[in-house]
Amino acid sequence: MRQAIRWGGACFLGVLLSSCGTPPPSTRLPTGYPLNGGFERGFDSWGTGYIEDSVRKYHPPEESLLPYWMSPSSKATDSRLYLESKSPHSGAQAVRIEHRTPEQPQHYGTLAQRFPVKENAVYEAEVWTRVEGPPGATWFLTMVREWEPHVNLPLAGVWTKTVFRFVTEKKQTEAELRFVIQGPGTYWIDDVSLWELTR
Ligand SMILES: [Ca+2]
Repeated sequence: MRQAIRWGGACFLGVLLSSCGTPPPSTRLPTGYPLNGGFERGFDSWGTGYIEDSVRKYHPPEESLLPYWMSPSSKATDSRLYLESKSPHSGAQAVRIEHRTPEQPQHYGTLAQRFPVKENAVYEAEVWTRVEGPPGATWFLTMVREWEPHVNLPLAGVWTKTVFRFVTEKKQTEAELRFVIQGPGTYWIDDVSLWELTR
């Protein structure tokens, strides 16, 4: 309110209606993605991304393992995805991941969803997570195929919000929101949402 008044009386009502002048730089608009971000429809819409495309294209017998994917090392990675109805962050369900393999190169589990984005736009992915388990738990969230940049997710035992900001490139039309689990622990995820920041 104070900020709107500072911009001048003529725009006062217009600012409130977001239709006058330039909106403040951190206006967040919901995008509606990822679909089923609260897992109320189970795993529906999850399991899409470049790794998952590769599984469907080159390893069809393993497609039944999706939406979750474990790294295809010679020694199997012990990591599994479950639907969790006990104490979700909101609604009736969340997802739980049990990862037993000690952290080491090329042993990970991953859950992703691809969705459309605008080019040259600023987005914030927001997720609620919690973790239990032995020391050594480690996981992160990324929005790019190279996994860099990424944000390390908290190891808090209570539901904690993480916000990850990223900027799309020119002519970019799609992005993937990807969780990567690398160390032993029990991990919960709920209420994944994507917001566009407008100027
Ligand atoms: Ca939920």
